[in-house]
Amino acid sequence: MDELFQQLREAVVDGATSEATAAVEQALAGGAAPGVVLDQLTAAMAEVGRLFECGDFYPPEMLIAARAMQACLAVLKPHLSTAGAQAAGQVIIGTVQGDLHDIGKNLVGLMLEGAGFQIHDLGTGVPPAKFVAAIQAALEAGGVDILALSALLTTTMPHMKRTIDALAAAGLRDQIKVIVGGAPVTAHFAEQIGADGYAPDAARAVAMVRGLLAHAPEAKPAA
Ligand code: B1M
Repeated sequence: MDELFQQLREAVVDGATSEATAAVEQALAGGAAPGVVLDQLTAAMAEVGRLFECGDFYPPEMLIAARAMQACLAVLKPHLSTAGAQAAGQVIIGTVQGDLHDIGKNLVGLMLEGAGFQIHDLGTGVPPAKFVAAIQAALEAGGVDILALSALLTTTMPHMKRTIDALAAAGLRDQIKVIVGGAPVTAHFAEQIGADGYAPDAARAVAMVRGLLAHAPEAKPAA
């Protein structure tokens, strides 16, 4: 299996999509746990980042590797989901303004979906006003529990605070819990900007959301 995992990581780094997805399928068929396969994919993207940092890769190579990663995630998705999970709550998710990175955000959405949450994915480069409008509409339509914000660039992290501030300005801040994450984001930063939670990875995002909803005040019974 080690050799297959190495082939998988190399195929993702090289952006060889069909080789990468074939390796994922082979690993799953050979009994590898989906979480272990996911770790290999994440390690491959970390290597892509390292190659970019040392000047061996440029954005086009990163993009091609990202496409291979997304294709592998699509193969993995049914294996990460909990079939028949009860609706556990509603989540609006998006990558903040100015930021096009979506693999981590998609992974968080996918794991939450697998845990039974209903996901409304607003995509990438989402301005604060678009998050606010989506939350307003969701509240009017029956409710939403969590806003999940992702950022991968230090330059776009401030848009997380801008989004939280925009929610407050619209009078919606106390109606939704906000969690933040992404490689440059820290628990300290989350606290500083007034988020309700921070998770370093997708699995812990699920745990964080479950914890926040378990501690949310009960809805007041109708008078
Ligand atoms: Co970009 N990029 N990129 N890039 N890219 C990084 C992020 C970078 C660290 C690379 C590097 O220098 N080593 C660097 C950022 C430096 C910084 O700000 N600190 C960088 C840069 C500089 C850039 C450009 C500026 C490059 C340029 O054009 N000169 C440019 C910016 C474009 C823009 O957004 N405006 C750019 C572009 C791109 C591509 C478009 C080519 C491509 C993205 C394609 C796509 O996403 N569809 C890309 C890629 C692929 C990367 C790297 C290599 C991989 C990111 C990734 O997908 N990782 C990345 C290097 C790296 O991360 N080491 C890099 C795998 C993914 C599973 O991990 O997204 O971290 P991640 O998600 C994790 C956790 O962070 C967490 O859970 C996931 C794991 O379970 N998480 C959350 C994420 N969101 C969460 C939300 C939560 C909770 C947890 O709650 C809501």
